[in-house]
Amino acid sequence: MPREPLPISTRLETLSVLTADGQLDRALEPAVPHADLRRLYKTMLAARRLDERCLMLQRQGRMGTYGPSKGQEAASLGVAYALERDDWFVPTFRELAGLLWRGWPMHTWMLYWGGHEAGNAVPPGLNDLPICVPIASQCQYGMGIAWGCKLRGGGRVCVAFCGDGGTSEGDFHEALNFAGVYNLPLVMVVQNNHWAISIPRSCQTRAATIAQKAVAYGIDGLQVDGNDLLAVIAATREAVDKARTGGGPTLIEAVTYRLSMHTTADDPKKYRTDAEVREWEPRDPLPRFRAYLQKKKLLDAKIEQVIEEEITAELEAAVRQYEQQTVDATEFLRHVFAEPTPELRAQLAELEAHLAARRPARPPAPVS
Ligand SMILES: Cc1ncc(C[n+]2csc(CCOP(=O)(O)OP(=O)(O)O)c2C)c(N)n1
Ligand SMILES: [Mg+2]
Repeated sequence: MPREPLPISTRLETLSVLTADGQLDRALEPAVPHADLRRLYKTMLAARRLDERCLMLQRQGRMGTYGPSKGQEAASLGVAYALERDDWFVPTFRELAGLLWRGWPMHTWMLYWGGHEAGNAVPPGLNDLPICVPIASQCQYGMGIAWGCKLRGGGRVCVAFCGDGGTSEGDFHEALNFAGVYNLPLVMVVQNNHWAISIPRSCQTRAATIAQKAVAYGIDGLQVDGNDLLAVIAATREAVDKARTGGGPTLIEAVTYRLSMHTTADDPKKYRTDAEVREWEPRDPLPRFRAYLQKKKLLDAKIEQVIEEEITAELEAAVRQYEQQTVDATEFLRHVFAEPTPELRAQLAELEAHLAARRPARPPAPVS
């Protein structure tokens, strides 16, 4: 028998709309109202400023270990913008800009990284899941939610995020396989930031792209310039519209770069070169989108100053609110199960006894 090419019909494409210096491919430009473009810029800038502030707070000992989102703002923001409010948004821990767009207050993000349980509380009215650190576990949550959306009807779609490192986890494959088999309204967005802590993307998979993994699940795969907000919006709209109308799941690979460290517990100089970072800096999504808006005459120095001032004021208020949060060192044990297990109850009692022993029995005498 002659050898024949396999009948694979999966569509695989790569998409970018803006060049690094903000030049536009007009034919691909998604329709976005001018007021939204300005709001998107403000949100992207707010995410950058909040990220910078969290890093400072951590360095000053005022916040726990922090995982920066710097350089990845466009990937989650474009996705969030392309969703309806009632759609589901299932993040990992680098979707700061998307969460701000969805309506998460700045101080909730701070509370999360400050180790407060209140940072896990999804703001009322949002179909979002809390920030998720166990790698790729959120793929399964997203798939389950997408299944629920399908069973309930009503046209809701679920977007779940994952990192390039997360694609090596079984959860990622199980979620996409199930979503493909049951034709679920799931959009899986992989933020390929080229690193999983110190493991480069080239060691994560032998596949040339992450998008092509879609072939194995019989679903569409789309690679998009994840530092190009317009491309992310266009790609997500396409995938979300398809999911909403019964067309099934899509795997989107958003190609981006982690410009900062993995977390504040990490020193990337030990495993990647400065030259690599410098190579990516011109593709930073923030100045790219800013250049696009300037060319469209939607941003000038005065507007930018107003935006910066508004963000600074919001940040100051958020830091105050964050630092006013009462500290309860036992709360992490109270939120594991609705009904704590005997082991948890014993651990809680031990911790409470330990804290009580460290507390001064009575207030210290005033110094005369
Ligand atoms: C199940 C699990 N294994 C290991 C870790 C430790 N860990 C935290 S982040 C990370 C790398 C994740 O890389 P990637 O998925 O590319 O996401 P990125 O950090 O680049 O956003 C690892 C291994 C974890 N949080 N969860
Ligand atoms: Mg990564």
